Amino acid sequence: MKTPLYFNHDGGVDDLVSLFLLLQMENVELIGVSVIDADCYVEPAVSASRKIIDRFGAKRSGGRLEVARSNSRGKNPFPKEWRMHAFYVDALPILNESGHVETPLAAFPAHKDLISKVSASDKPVTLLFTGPLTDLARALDEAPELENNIAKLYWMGGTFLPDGNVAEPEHDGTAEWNAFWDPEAAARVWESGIEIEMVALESTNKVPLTLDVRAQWAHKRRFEGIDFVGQCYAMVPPLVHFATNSTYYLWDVLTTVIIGRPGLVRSRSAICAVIPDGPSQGRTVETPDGRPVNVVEDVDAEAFFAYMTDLAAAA
Ligand code: AGV
Ligand code: CA
Repeated sequence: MKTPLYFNHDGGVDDLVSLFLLLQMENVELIGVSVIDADCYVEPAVSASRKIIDRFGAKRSGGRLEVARSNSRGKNPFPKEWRMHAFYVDALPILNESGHVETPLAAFPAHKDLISKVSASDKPVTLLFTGPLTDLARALDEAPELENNIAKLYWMGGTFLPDGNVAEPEHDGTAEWNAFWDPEAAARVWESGIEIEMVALESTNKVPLTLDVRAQWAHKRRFEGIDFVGQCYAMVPPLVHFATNSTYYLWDVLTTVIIGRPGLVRSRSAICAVIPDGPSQGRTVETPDGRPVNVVEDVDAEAFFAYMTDLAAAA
């Protein structure tokens, strides 16, 4: 039995690799994809998504897949250097060999596409969000009954660690970026009754991009899918001597593959809330006034890298 899944991402290298991997997962039926203008420029990110589906989505069944573009705007913009990555992926020769794009652009903006695809599903839909939660918050505002047809939300975001990954003036550094980009949207989703699987920095900090994993992909580049992953991760800085603000982790890829392999991670329940404004905006905090979420806080890193590399090899 396949799980119907809707994927909203924000066009980073690991968002786009996540799309590629989702298309290889046998227990997933992807029913929709949308892209938000957060950690990317949305035009190349939509284009790269359509090309990835063209090139690597042949195994996917269940009707025609489209890509919707978001018109949502956030509160705290991502650094431009990070947003540029979508242009590089979109330009990769392996995605441009055919010279044309078949996967269509959806008729509606992302939040409306989400409403229409989730409402049309005869089974409750699993949501995967690897960027800010803005489109989901807007969808819930427009169609609160949507909640009844959502099985669960997997979200890359948040942390209870003292150090988040936001290093911006006017912020105290406690937030994770996807929560910080639109803290009010995260708080809105927290108000819903949707079951949340929060893939926090606690676990993603354990899966940095390293020279070792790059070398393993290089060694197996005869597999087209692994070559694609290697090319994508050539665009972003690995962890070498110590972590910096730009060090890359496999944040979204971890969030994606646990849908197929929950045994790779350990999680616990936490009662928590999202701080919507002020110097800690976007911070997730444990408080008795909050609501329960499942926090993914540990991962078998070696098994994770082996599994995602195997998935890529089978493309
Ligand atoms: O906070 C992690 C989220 C993930 O969804 N993104 C990147 C992943 O797609 C924002 C981000 C934090 N640090 C970054 C990020 C960095 N050093 N480079 C690019 N994006
Ligand atoms: Ca992302």
